[in-house]
This record gives sequence, C-alpha cells and structure tokens, in this order.
Amino acid sequence: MAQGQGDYRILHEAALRDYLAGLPELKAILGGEPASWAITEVGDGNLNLVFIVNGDGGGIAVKQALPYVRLVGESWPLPLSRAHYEYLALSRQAQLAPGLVPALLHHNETLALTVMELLEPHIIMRKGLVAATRYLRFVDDITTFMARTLFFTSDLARSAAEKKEAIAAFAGNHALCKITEDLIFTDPYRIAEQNRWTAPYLDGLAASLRDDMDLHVAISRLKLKFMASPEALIHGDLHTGSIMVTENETRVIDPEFAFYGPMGFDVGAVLANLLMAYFASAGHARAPGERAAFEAWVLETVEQVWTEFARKFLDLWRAGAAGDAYPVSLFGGENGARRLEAERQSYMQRLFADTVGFAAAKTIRRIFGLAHNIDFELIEHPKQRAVSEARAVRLARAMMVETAAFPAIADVTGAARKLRDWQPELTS
Ligand code: SR1
Ligand code: MG
Repeated sequence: MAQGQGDYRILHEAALRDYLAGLPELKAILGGEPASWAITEVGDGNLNLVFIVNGDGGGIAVKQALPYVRLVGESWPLPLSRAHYEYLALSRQAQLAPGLVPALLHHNETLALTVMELLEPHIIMRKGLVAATRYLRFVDDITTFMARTLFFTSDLARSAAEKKEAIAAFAGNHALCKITEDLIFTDPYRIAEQNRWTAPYLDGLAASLRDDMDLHVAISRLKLKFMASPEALIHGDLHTGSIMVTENETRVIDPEFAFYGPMGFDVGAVLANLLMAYFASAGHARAPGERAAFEAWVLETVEQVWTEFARKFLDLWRAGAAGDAYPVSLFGGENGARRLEAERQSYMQRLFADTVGFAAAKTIRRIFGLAHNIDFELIEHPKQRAVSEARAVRLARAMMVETAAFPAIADVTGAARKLRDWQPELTS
C-alpha cells in the first residue's frame, strides 16, 4: 500500500483524478485515459466523502475522511485517524471473514483515504428493506461475519498478550467511541441541542424518557459496559446502512467505529435495525397486508440471526479455543467437559442479555437522537411515522429495563409481533 506524502487535503473531483492517475494499480483497474473517468461523490453517510470512479476497464470506490462530521459541518471537528482504524479493522475482518468485506486496493494515511473494490450491483441493505426486499443469504453471511470476527479476536481465541496488543492498537479511536457514548448512551435521555424526534406527536414520549429513572439506570449500565468491556474487535456501527447486499452477496462496510468492545453491541445493532425495519414497514404499506410476507421474513430473520450466530460462535469455541481464557487444563475428563459446556451456555446467555440491551439502546437513539434512519424517515405522513416509532420505543424500553423478561430471541419477536398493531397515545 502506497503512503501519501505531504499534508492532508480534501480531494474533490479534479484532485482525485490526478491522484488516482498517479497510482499504476488503480489506473490499470480503471483503464482508459484519466480524463475519461466518471467521478461521482455518492456519500450519504454522516461522516465522510465517498466517490465512485468508473473507467472503461472497471470501477473503484474511494472513501476520504473529512476533518469534521459531515452531517453537522466544520463546527464539529473529528480526527482523521478514524480512516487508519477503519483500514486496520477492514484488514483484520478480511482475514477472519474472507469475502464478507470489500477488497482493499490502496490506503493513504496522510490523506485519510482508502480505495476499495466497487461493490456493484450491491445496494445499502437499509434501502432494500424500505422497499420490502428479502435477502435470503443475509442470515448465513452476517452470522459468519459476526461469529468469526468476534470469536477470533476474543480471549477465547487469543493469548492474553496478543489480545492486549490488539486492544492497544485500537485504543486511539476514542473520538469515535465518544460519539457513540454521547449519541447513543446519553443524549436521547436528556435535553441535548442535537436531539430531534417526530414532533409534536412524540413530544410526550421524549419528555417521558428524560424522567424515566429505570431507563436512566439501564442505559447507564449499558454505557459502562460499552466503555469498559474490551471483549473483542467490534465493528462498532453494524447497522443496515453499513451492510451492502445483492440477493447472493453480503458485504460489511464502514468499520470506522471499530475498537475492542462488547460483542453484544454488534449483534444488538443488527437485531435493532431489523426490528426497526419491521416497525417501519407498516408506515410504508400502501394497502393493508401488502408487506405482511416481508414483515414475517424480518422477524424470522431476527430469530435466525441470533440462533445462527450463537450456533456458529459455539461451534468455533468447541472446535478448539486457543485463547488464554478457560484453560483446557482446568477442564479435563468427562466432568470437566460437561462443566465447560454448561459454562459456554451461560456465556451465551449473558451475551444474549447484552445483545437485547444494546439493541434497545440502538433503537431509541434513532428515534430521539441526532442521527435517524430512512426506515422511519421515509414514512411520508409524520403521524404514521410517529406510530411506528412509538411501537419500536415501547419494545425497546421493555428490552432495556426488563431484559430478564426476554430470555430467548422468540420473546423479542413475540413482543414485536404483539406491538405490530398497537395504537400509541400521541401528543397532538
Ligand atoms: C455524528 S455521527 C452519527 C452517527 O453516524 C454513524 O453512522 C454512527 O452511527 C454515528 O452514531
Ligand atoms: Mg458509517
């Protein structure tokens, strides 16, 4: 990978064309003369510039970090180093879950710029879910990605020394962690300038979150878990906007929030975003029942994501854990094997409880915090949007405050199903 020289500068179209023209490997992929390349800025995320570059021979995707939060502007500076952590995470994920992340073609630390294979005809999964598209490969791919990246970076698979070195390698990504700590675990529960919600319909619900001490205790416990549990290398922002899909392929993108954190944060992110797609679906239906098959598939997918993830994670553990946790020498004989298996089950039960809590936190932030999602935002009528959002919040509050009432994934989907047609009281 070539290293850039000189100072950081934002590469807009002309500068990007010149830059790429100077890189023979990329020039060869694009083909033709640089002047003929079509360069389009397509970034619709909250932080960065993303360009698609197409030439006669092929295409590439170029991502450049801006020195500030794109969604807000220059008033909110953000370190460029996030591009380094994203590159590091993508490289590690490519080793652990080959074929499930985009191929890396070039990285320049100084420019905070990474070039990747162009994922075509993949689309952002969230957009597909809004259009009621079912993705039949998704469960297998996302559970392989999560089981392998989480297991193989944990103490179950690594020596204590390797694990601590790896924690250190990502420890500098704290500015991105701070975004999560503020936007997910703090702001939605207090008055914060950047909060927003579907007003006036959710005004009462927003106020109730600010007074709900049971919820404040629950979200604070989750925040502490996020801050102080370096269990594995987590993606850190694994929502359906960070997943690109076709009917036959899945690719996880954008791990710039990666660090060593709690595994349940990633698994919970996937489940939360599927559950939000489920609750939003009613708001996108043009006729009653039009999206019933899609909604049934979403809940089935929620169940399978957890069960398949747990099965694959446990299989990896049983196949031979080379890490320093649970030393084999302590679990000899039949009795040892039985006790270790029982402990594996308890471990998964604790991970499930974390997952349920984090899924709830990820839901509430998308409805009352700064960054919303198109699942809800594209519901045309605000009152209908508020109804869908209030249903999601009702489930999320229960999942966060009464987590023990959800011992199995079927308890989550069962509760979601019951809320499908619940009519909330809205502020008018
Ligand atoms: C200011 S950044 C807002 C959100 O965008 C990213 O995708 C993360 O989810 C972050 O919380
Ligand atoms: Mg992102």
